[in-house]
Amino acid sequence: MHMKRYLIPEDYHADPSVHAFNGKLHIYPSHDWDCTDSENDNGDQYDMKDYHVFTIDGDPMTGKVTDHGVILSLEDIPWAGRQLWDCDIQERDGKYYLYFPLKDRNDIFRMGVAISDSPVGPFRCMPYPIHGSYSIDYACFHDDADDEYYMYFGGIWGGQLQRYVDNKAVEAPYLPQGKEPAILPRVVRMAKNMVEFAEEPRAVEILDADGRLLTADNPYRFFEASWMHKYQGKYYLSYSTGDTHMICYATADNPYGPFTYQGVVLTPVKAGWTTHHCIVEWEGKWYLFHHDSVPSGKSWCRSLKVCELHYDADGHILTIEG
Ligand code: FUB
Repeated sequence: MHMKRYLIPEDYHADPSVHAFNGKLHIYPSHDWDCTDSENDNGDQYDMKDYHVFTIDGDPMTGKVTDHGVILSLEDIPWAGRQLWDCDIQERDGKYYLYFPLKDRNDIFRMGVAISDSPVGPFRCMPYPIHGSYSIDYACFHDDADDEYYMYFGGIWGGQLQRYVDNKAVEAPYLPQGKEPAILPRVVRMAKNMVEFAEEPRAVEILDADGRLLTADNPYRFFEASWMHKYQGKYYLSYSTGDTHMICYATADNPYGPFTYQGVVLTPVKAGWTTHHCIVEWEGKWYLFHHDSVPSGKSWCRSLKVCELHYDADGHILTIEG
């Protein structure tokens, strides 16, 4: 049984991205609010308008959590349409780059970036979204092997990934069915300036033990919420399976893959349609940050949680009950 802690019981936050900066864990979540009384598959019920940043003093299971206030709002973003979804951040050469998905005025998700000299802001938004960006759930990973930054992204259904083939929007979006290969997350190396892609995004293959792509009817296939971490030199891609409500993971020996499916990190959370997470090391222990909707009972009013995560001797993640 894993002990879990609600981190911010006084408000609704979801989709945690957690990083250690200046000797403290910093949490960058989506900021949910009670904006509706119904939900749909397009995700209109996730109508978020700003981001806060939080820090934790010391141990994530017990340390004091401090709210540093709003770091970015819709009003700060010149191209804003609606819906600030899952964000992520990276530091490079003393600057902090906050990456966020937001619908533009044509209701198309794009990747915005806001820059600061401090992990708690103030952040200054770039005037345009990143060229060539699309879909949602951006997770930026710094690889210490080559000192490059890799952006993982994508989400199907309301996340719009099915609208793109070979990085181009298609007129007739198609969701694979049955034994067709499932839609794959994307990865792209960031340019040195951190506000452009250095290359065309590539599909990240997730294979079963026999080397075949996971199929659309596989309950463990990718849906959204990519996260990358490294453990004992291996690359661990974890992700949400969306409508089957799990967090799963796959491993590879390089950041592009192909990745081989390994197992379930988190079984379905209670009282919540979405599940979304990140995996972070802090002072020699590993933690899973995620959300559920138990306190509100509404899938669009989610609450942040944390628990310890463990590996077995072979590097397999031990499944956590939601
Ligand atoms: O928070 C809005 C969306 O819900 C996220 O982008 C998805 O990952 C899901 O958690």
